[in-house]
Amino acid sequence: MENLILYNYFRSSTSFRVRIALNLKQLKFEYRPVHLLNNGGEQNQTTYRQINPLGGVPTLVHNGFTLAQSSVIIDYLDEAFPHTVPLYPKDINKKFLIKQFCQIINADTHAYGNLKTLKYLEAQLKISEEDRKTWTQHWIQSGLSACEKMLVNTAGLFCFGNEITAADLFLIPQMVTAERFGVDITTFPKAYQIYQHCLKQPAFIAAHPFRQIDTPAELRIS
Ligand SMILES: N[C@@H](CCC(=O)N[C@@H](CS)C(=O)NCC(=O)O)C(=O)O
Repeated sequence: MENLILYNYFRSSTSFRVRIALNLKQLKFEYRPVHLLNNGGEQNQTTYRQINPLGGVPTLVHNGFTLAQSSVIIDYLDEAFPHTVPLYPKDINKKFLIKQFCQIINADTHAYGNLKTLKYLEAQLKISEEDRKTWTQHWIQSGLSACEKMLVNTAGLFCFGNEITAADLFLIPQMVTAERFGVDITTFPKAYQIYQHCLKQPAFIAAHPFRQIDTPAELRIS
């Protein structure tokens, strides 16, 4: 019997990625909320830092084995549960193009708008709220523009053809974040079309930030 625990936060896009993966693979997991804002952020508490040294979410615990970094967790799930739906095609070139796509979002888009990055800009560098918003929008636009260029050549119903791959697990949460930061996501037509399609898929519906046990009542959707 598998035991999977996911430390995560409803609104976190990195958590959203892993929830989609778990749902796609039909793996049941225990949802342990880590509130990123309350009490200075539960991710910064000593007890949480013992399982995740950098203090972000998500963290996965599988049968006592603890792992952080959403992209690593997703690859781990893919290898640890080989009889479930795969997240990469067998073709090596396609597989690594998908990893390139995921990395654009993970390292060159998400990281710039992360909570701790924005907090640092505010507290240490005294950057105004308006300028922080401009900063975040800039990096989201830059990342999504690069994704859109790739999608022109690779997209079908999903990012890479007509099967869900890891790329969709990274794109959709980033699109939700883009909307939250006031980026007009319709300016990325391929990405937008895939986004609309994915939001109708059961694994994405169940993983959506507004349907989690820690989603505040005012944000909840059915
Ligand atoms: N590269 C990490 C990033 C993890 C991360 O920082 N997640 C955000 C939420 S999306 C977080 O926990 N932020 C808390 C903070 O910045 O203090 C991953 O992909 O898991």
